[in-house]
Amino acid sequence: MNLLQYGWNETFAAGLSGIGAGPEQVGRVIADFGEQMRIMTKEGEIVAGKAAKKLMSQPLFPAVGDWVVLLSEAGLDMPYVTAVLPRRTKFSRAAAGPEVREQVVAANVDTVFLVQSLNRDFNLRRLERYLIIGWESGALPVVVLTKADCCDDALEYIARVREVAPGVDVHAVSAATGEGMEELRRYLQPGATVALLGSSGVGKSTLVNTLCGREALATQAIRENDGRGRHTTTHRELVLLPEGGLILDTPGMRMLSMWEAATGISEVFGDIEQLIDACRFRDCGHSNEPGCAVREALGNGSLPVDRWQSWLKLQRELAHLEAKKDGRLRQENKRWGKEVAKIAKRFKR
Ligand SMILES: Nc1nc2c(ncn2[C@@H]2O[C@H](COP(=O)(O)OP(=O)(O)O)[C@@H](O)[C@H]2O)c(=O)[nH]1
Ligand SMILES: [Mg+2]
Ligand SMILES: [Zn+2]
Repeated sequence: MNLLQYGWNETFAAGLSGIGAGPEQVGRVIADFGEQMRIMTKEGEIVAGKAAKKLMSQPLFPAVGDWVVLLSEAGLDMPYVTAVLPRRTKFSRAAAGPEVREQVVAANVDTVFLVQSLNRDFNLRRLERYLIIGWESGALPVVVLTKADCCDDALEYIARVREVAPGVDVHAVSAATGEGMEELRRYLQPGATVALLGSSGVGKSTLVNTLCGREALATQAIRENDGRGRHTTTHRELVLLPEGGLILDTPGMRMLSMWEAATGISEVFGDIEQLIDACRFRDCGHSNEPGCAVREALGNGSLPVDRWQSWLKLQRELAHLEAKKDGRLRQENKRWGKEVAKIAKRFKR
């Protein structure tokens, strides 16, 4: 397999020589099954393990889309991932479980389609979150409104999206009629990776299949009467399109929550940040302080109330997340403190 088709480029090659590994050892993760992953290499597709503790000093957390270095050796039951090359972009969430740590669910994505359907799923508040996550990842966000055939005022929806996402491309498409599909292909140049972010049922898998011209992914109606075994053997999360371009539809993207958001929030809520800067008092609480620019904008309607409430809710969530991260830091410090005490005791004797 020519890895240039899979997005290999000079930046990744530099990362590879940076760790002293050869091009014969490199591959891109195309699906994640927990303990094992499918990886596309020059020799074709292989199954590899995530590095076992015994091979590594640090645990590794490769994600779909990552470029990884593989180690295959006599005595190992399969090749193992021994390094993850520096990521160009990444989608993160807080890992499940008691430990507060970042989990990357997709990496090296160039463009992210923020997908909502034009029937029941359309929700601007959710779209604001998708935009934050999109900008934060480093990929370029593009809004894709699906099932245009189920809606006769798509233009009105597009206009509403433009209000919360100025400067972001918006497309209304239908897999049923083919409307708008060609416009999406321009994000899928050879070697470019597009990821899909959107709720279950909005038509992501159908979109991939339509762009592919074949059943690359199981769609919901089909999955019900699909044998589980067959599904796992054909499973791909990163799919190469016939005309080039890669499209990534990983279940992890549906469960994204915010992990870090400072950059993303500034992109999406720059208007509110500007208003806050314009308040007379630095520590304005935006309730009844004199010279509050937020109150004024709410009063004259230039800032919609639900947009302000959306921002407030995000701030509360982020404060909660930061507090959790702080707790983790304190715990790590405590553990470290104990280590230091142990060493100090040894020296006292
Ligand atoms: N009418 C219409 N239905 C669609 C379209 N795209 C997808 N669907 C239907 O929406 C359902 C969910 O699609 P699926 O691709 O599995 O959604 P996913 O969960 O986001 O991957 C399926 O029954 C599809 O047939 C579309 O453009 N128009
Ligand atoms: Mg799907
Ligand atoms: Zn104020």
